[in-house]
Amino acid sequence: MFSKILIANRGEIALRVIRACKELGVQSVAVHSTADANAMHVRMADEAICIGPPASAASYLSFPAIISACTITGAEAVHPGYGFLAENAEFAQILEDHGITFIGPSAEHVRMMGDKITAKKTMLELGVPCVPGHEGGVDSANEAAAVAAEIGFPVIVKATGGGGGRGMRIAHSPEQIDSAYSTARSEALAAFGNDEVYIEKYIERPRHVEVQIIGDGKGKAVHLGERDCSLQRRHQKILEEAPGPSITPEMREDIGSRCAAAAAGIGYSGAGTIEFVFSDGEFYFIEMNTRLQVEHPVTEAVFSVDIVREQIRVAAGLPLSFSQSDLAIRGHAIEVRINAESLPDFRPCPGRVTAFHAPGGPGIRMDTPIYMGYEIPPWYDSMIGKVIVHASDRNSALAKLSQALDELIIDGIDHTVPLFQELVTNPDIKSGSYDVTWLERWLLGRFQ
Ligand code: MV4
Repeated sequence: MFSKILIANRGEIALRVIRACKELGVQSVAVHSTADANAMHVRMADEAICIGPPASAASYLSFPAIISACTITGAEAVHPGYGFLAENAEFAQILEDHGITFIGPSAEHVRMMGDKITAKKTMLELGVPCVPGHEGGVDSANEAAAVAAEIGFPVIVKATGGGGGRGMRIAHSPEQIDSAYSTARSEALAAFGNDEVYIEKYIERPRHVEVQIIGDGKGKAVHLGERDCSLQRRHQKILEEAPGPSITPEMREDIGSRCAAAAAGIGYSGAGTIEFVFSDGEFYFIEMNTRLQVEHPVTEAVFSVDIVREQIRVAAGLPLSFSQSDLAIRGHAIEVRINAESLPDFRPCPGRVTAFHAPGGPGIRMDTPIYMGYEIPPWYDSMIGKVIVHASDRNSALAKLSQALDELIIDGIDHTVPLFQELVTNPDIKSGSYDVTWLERWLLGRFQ
């Protein structure tokens, strides 16, 4: 096991990793920008080091600042959390080259899944179901029209360097394909410096279902079922749950074992998420995230597994602490993301927290870096915490969530708690019948 890990992140996820380090008897190093001198991760870690000014590009995203911090503190490994450098193949490669362990998959696997065409080809070969389409890039408007006609409308044009909803265009008819193709291409070039695009069938009104896997890097991998993350606004998830309300044990076993076999097949190391659009009982692979995800706690709750601990163990060359047959789902878990934002437009609302009280009791977890008097800086993501509830079944979990939200006090700033208090009473949420378009349609009706 490592003796010291540097956490290249901030906020609740830095705290999550520090906690796992403490339980494993590993020293933790926090890094922070000047704007985060009073942040909770700085206090909670064994050591802290300032890595630059507020702007992320000069601090949390700076390779030299982070590598210097490793050298100065003697950290042997870096946990990237999510966001920032978590899926940066160059960063993983540079750490490898410096003899520092990146707590995550190999640079090769980060790069492979970052290229969406390669990711899809790889998954298809390994037996993971993909969206029907065309395996490979499309190089001209003529080819785009031919490929779209063969697939059948509607189709979606996606950037191979994209992901998370960026660089996509839908064409509903032959008249729309030229403009979808050229817009996707120029947007992709501007956003990712890579204008390669591919085309697949557009699955309308799907659910977003993702499978958690963990590989040991030596050809063994397990799956930890699925999460349904269909409640989204502009590709930002706001509520996630496990298990998925529409997934049967048979579906879980089939898709889960395919995902675990694929991860094992490439010798994947660490935690990963294989994302699907799900419609009419079928899973279609869209992308793989090679990192720990914000919503990992719902999986931890229902499987009684510490995913961060496993990430660290595997990165240190230790085996997974369980095998597939040890794993079983118990109950239902729901997470909501608390953002410092004002409704109805979700405008970021940084500022001072004048009062704070976290909910508690059995089956309630709140991961947050905020405290009374904390000043939320304007420089970073607006997520300020997550409430995760776990109960014997979905209805009880929703009831517990309602109770937890009633107990939660965050004064001084606007946040998304009132939205969730309304959502937990909504019939579609209660019945679990919502797709990825539901929230934006509901918001339109709710706020005109
Ligand atoms: C799709 C799709 C329908 N058909 N691909 C959006 C984010 C990126 N991960 C992929 N996305 C989608 N890909 C095909 N072939 C619909 C979406 C999509 C979506 C997916 C997951 C969660 C929310 C979404 C919202 C709109 C569109």
